[in-house]
Amino acid sequence: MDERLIPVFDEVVTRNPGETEFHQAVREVLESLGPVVTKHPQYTDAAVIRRLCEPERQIIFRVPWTDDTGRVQLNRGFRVEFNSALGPYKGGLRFHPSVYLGIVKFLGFEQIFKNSLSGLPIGGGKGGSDFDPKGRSDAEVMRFCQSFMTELYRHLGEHTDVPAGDIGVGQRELGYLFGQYKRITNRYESGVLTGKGLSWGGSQVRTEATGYGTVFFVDEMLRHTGDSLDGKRVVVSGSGNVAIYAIEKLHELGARVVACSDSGGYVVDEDGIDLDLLKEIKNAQRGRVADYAARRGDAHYVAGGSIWQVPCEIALPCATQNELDGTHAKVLVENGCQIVAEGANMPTTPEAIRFLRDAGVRFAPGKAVNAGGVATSALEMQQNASRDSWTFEHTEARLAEIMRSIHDSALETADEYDVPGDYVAGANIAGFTRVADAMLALGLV
Ligand code: NDP
Ligand code: 2IT
Repeated sequence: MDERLIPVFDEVVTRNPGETEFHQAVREVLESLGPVVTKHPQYTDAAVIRRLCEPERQIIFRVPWTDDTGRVQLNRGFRVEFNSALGPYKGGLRFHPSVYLGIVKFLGFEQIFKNSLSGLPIGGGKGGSDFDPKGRSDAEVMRFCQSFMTELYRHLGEHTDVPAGDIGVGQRELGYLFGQYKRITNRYESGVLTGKGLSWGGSQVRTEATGYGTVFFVDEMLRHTGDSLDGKRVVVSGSGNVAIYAIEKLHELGARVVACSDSGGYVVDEDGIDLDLLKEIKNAQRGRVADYAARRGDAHYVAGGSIWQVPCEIALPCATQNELDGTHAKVLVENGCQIVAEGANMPTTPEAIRFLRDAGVRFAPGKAVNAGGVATSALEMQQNASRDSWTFEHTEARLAEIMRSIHDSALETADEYDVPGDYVAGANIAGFTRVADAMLALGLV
């Protein structure tokens, strides 16, 4: 890290004790910004980087609800409104037992640069709760979402703060959240949430967008070196929203996905994952990949263990943070992996990233690769604002164009700063510059 940025990083660690994921996300960005502060001293003079590391507002609240037996349950809710220089705070809500302030802040911080990189008018934010939807009935999830929104609604608005989904938050949860927002405010304010269902203000392609966008990005990486996805052997971790639609687009473009996973283990299917079966098990039945293996003859399931043991040419981590560490990276390299692209947020540890890059693996960071989700959220906001709805084909074409532009802007920025092919530096610098310039223009706020 550039020596001028070390005090900034130290300040972040001191002011946010124990929030290790947040420290990790900040360090990764600051490590790219040395050449930028040399070229543009105005950012340091106006303390832009220090200000970027401090959320504009952080909300923490109690979420009481009753379970199906009538017992009172208690969770904690969060919304970190990180930066609104480019537009209303925008970013998902995560419901997972591991959620605490440090996770929400790492995600919110990443979101600022991702949203900036998308070129669309959206600021950065993130929220969630330590609520675990697994094993809860629809009625319990509804009561939880209603209680969560009863507190959060006062901070939201289509021009203020616009949440969406993330881990544990899909269309079911967004429906209950939107229903409660509408009831409390007596406004059908479609643009206050994205990822909505098609009959109540949602956009075509939003469900598929993060996974599809991830694959469009990888396709651009390959195209850049005269290669294509056709015939490539791919491993995708996770089996949620991002993983499923990444697999769908990979198969459409001629690649073969031979493994996917959940927190219990992974499944290997040499014939290629049967997506209809996976969707039926995960979406319709809220089941596990172990159920997939049980119903598909030649597939085999490995409980626990690491999916990165499965040989592949392209690895797409699409589950959660720090799921691919240095040991996994070594195995991937030994098995001849050539590309690692992050469908999830910060799934690769810093040690793994270093190892992969030193070994010549092309690595692309989540804030560029998975930006298709939030970009399509911005397209949903655009449709809501004009009371319009676009076709699937049109929306998908817009997504593909945005992913191409993110890819090119990362590579062009890497060239400009003399680190050709460095997607990490390119994405961080391009994302940073747009938001930093807006912050300078808006004065000391
Ligand atoms: P889902 O809840 O739909 O799926 C998450 C998947 O990851 C599940 O298979 C889950 O397994 C697995 N997983 C979650 N936590 C863990 C864990 N601690 N250890 C092992 N496996 C885990 O979430 P999404 O697909 O929406 O999100 C996946 C990633 O993509 C996250 O990093 C998210 O932040 C990121 N992302 C999502 C976007 C979106 O639009 N949804 C946009 C951009 C990024 P299990 O069911 O067993 O928990
Ligand atoms: O991490 C992410 O970009 C998301 N979970 C999607 C955010 C959004 O507002 O669509």
